[in-house]
Amino acid sequence: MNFVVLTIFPEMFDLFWSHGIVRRAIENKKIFTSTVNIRDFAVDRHKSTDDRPYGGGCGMVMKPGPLTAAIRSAKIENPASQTIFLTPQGRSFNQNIASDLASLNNNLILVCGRYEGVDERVCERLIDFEISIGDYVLTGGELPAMVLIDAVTRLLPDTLGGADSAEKDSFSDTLLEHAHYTRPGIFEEVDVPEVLLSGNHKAIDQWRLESSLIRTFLKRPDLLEKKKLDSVEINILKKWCLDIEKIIRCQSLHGADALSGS
Ligand code: 21W
Repeated sequence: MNFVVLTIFPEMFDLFWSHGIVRRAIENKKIFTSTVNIRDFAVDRHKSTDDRPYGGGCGMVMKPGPLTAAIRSAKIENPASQTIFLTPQGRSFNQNIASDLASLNNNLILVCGRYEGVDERVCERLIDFEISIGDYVLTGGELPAMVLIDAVTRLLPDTLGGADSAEKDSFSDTLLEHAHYTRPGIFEEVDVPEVLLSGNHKAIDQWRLESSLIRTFLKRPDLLEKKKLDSVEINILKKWCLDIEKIIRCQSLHGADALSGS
């Protein structure tokens, strides 16, 4: 997989390329990365990449000339590439898109906008996909490009090192992960759940499934509504409901409110 990033702030990527899974993927030639400074394609003596909007209004617009030249040059150097524009107006990025891009396994040209937007004549002709990373306002496409590269890279074969291979299923029908613990066994007076120390793998799997289901129910009920649960999973949730009912009943029999008669 080859990521070519077009930006006016290429230095923003220096730290990103040099840490963690992304760094190792580059070292192991699982991904190839480069940045292109759009400013290098500016022709005027101030090397300007933005200008005032036709029709007036505040903010600046990215000039079509330098950006078009940068994209064309990247396309010539990387034939058979897809060009993705990171923009608040794009399709909202998610795990399914990440996994589609990972299986493309070819050249991705990522165009990062700045200012209030990009001249429309660039988007119309040179862009294959528009992607947003969610409904909040940033100051440019650089962080979104890093988000996309990060999510795609960890899905490529042999990029996660010791960890087993990335889950290939979509995020929308998985449960949240179970709780994790590591040494020490007691931390600030809190014990690790006993079952995890038991060595009983069947019991541990059962506990982890329970943990996943309950955490998903508490933190992301929207995921649980979409997911098809099997009968084992339904029974765990039912049992948990009964346990909670029991606690509530006890509370109303013996709790402070019951005693004070209110
Ligand atoms: C933000 C450019 C807003 C243009 C007030 C109301 C790329 C991004 C970006 C940016 C506007 C992504 C306006 C999630 C993002 C990005 C910079 C439009 C007009 N002003 N994903 N409307 N969020 N953002 N402003 O911001 O380039 S992907």
